[in-house]
Amino acid sequence: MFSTDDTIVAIATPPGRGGIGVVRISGPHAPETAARLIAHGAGLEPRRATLTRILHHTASDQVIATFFPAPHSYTGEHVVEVSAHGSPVILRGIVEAAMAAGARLAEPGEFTLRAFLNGRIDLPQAEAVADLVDAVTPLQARAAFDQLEGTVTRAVGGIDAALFDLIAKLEASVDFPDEGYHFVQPGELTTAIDGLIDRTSALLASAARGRLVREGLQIAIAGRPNVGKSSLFNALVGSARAIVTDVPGTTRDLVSETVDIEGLRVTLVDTAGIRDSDDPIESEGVARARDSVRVADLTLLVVDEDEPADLGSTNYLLVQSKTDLGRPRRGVPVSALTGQGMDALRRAIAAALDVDPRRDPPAITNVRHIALVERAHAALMRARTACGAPEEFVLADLQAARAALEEISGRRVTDDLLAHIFANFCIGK
Ligand SMILES: Nc1nc2c(ncn2[C@@H]2O[C@H](COP(=O)(O)OP(=O)(O)O)[C@@H](O)[C@H]2O)c(=O)[nH]1
Ligand SMILES: [Mg+2]
Repeated sequence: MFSTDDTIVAIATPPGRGGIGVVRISGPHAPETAARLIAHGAGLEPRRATLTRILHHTASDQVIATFFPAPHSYTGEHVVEVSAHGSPVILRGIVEAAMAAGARLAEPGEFTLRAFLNGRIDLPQAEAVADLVDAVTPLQARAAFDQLEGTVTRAVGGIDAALFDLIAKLEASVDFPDEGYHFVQPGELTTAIDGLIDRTSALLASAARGRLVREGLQIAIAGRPNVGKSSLFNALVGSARAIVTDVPGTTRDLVSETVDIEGLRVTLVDTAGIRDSDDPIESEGVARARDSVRVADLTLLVVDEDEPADLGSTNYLLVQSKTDLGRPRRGVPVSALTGQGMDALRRAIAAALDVDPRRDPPAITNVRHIALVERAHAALMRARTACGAPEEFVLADLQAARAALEEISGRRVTDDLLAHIFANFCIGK
């Protein structure tokens, strides 16, 4: 389904204007393609930035061209990168010139797909490229960068190698039945499987936190009218995004904003004050408030002087507002007016979610990886139960565990899955 025979081209920098913009050409004919659009094209020295000019009528610019010969390039193929002034007109012109010279416009993620197909990186590393580019907080970027360095594959690969060893011994026992459990003693088998289960458990233990780091989460701000929800929202966002008044029932629709709280990518949702109302618009606002509390990963339940609103949920952090007015101190005390208590609130949020940003980033964060480790873990548990039964049963479960782990690295992967993963990339990546 995927071909690496042709030469592809795309703008690698984001849309819009900037100091520089980069066009990337990759494939067997990248040097010849470059030769037809830039002076020096045929004589580009490997890995040396060369100041040259575009020759083609579709673009006029002075550019820096760099030739990365295969296999030591991003894609593992011949790559020529052309850095021009960051004008969409010029960059499009260079792409058109490359296409006139025989290159094809790259599909989203195709450069990284080729890096994977050519064995430069494995699938989790390719996925980490997308995560790194999409990162909103430094913690997200760090987790993605670790994975780009190969941490997922090392963690999973170690388990896979031990599993391979065990399967080989068991298969030998099955092939030479007269010798019984000669290659693996029954006690040794259960110990080995227990060891593997410990390792998948350890990976899964940090997975929930990993998923929150990668995907970000939603926090709703809820409570009775006028307790200071919108003020708190604005203080966390750092701008007067939501309307604040002393008229109860001001906020009706949901107002949301994405912020970095202790390294977490948080979508904060300010909601209407919860109370019974005859006003159909306000009632709709209250219904929406309840909806967002239901789907949120955590709710900040704001209280002023009265009893907390009944959320119908226990997954909340109680926040005492307006402490500058000498309010009683319940939950986490803050004043949106003076900013007092705001840092402590951010830390309390991270603690309530069990995501301490000072800890190392979790090893696995991607739901695809998490689901496959879960599948391997379940198969190992079945294998553990099957110990004592004929080896064939244990073997089948161990092989199922191994298949799941190999799907993570991409060693066993279908074209459909690859297409799905790379479809989420931008063009030029
Ligand atoms: N003194 C003081 N007033 C506050 C504070 N937070 C909110 N208020 C006031 O409380 C009223 C209601 O605030 P608002 O944020 O609109 O509450 P909401 O209805 O819960 O969204 C406004 O008059 C705010 O100025 C605070 O920390 N200190
Ligand atoms: Mg409000």
